[in-house]
Amino acid sequence: MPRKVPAAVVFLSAVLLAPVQAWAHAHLERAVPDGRKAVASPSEIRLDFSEGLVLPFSHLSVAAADGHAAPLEDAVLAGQGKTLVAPFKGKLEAGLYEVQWEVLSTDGHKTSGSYRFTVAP
Ligand SMILES: [Cu+2]
Repeated sequence: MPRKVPAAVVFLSAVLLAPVQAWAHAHLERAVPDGRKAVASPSEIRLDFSEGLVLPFSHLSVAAADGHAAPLEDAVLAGQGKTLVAPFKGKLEAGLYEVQWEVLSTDGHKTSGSYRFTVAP
């Protein structure tokens, strides 16, 4: 006769294991500029993640409200490999910008997202 695993144990395992998996992905913890208030033309975009990143598969781009891409230098890693930094090639004009990012964390998972910031006149 097969041993029965109590339903409560199965349920508890599912609850305990699910968040651990979610935490393992690279989540955006901090962004500069962060979009909470208008800023002067930033010299770079700096994104701090919760996990180490694999640079060749981690990207960010910035687009102006009219859809044109803001020219960026190649992104580099900083902060123990958890921070993606991309310097701008020039000054940004005043207006709304959207940052889009897609990163591969060292555990092999991809995450992506976007946010907006405003450059003050
Ligand atoms: Cu993961």
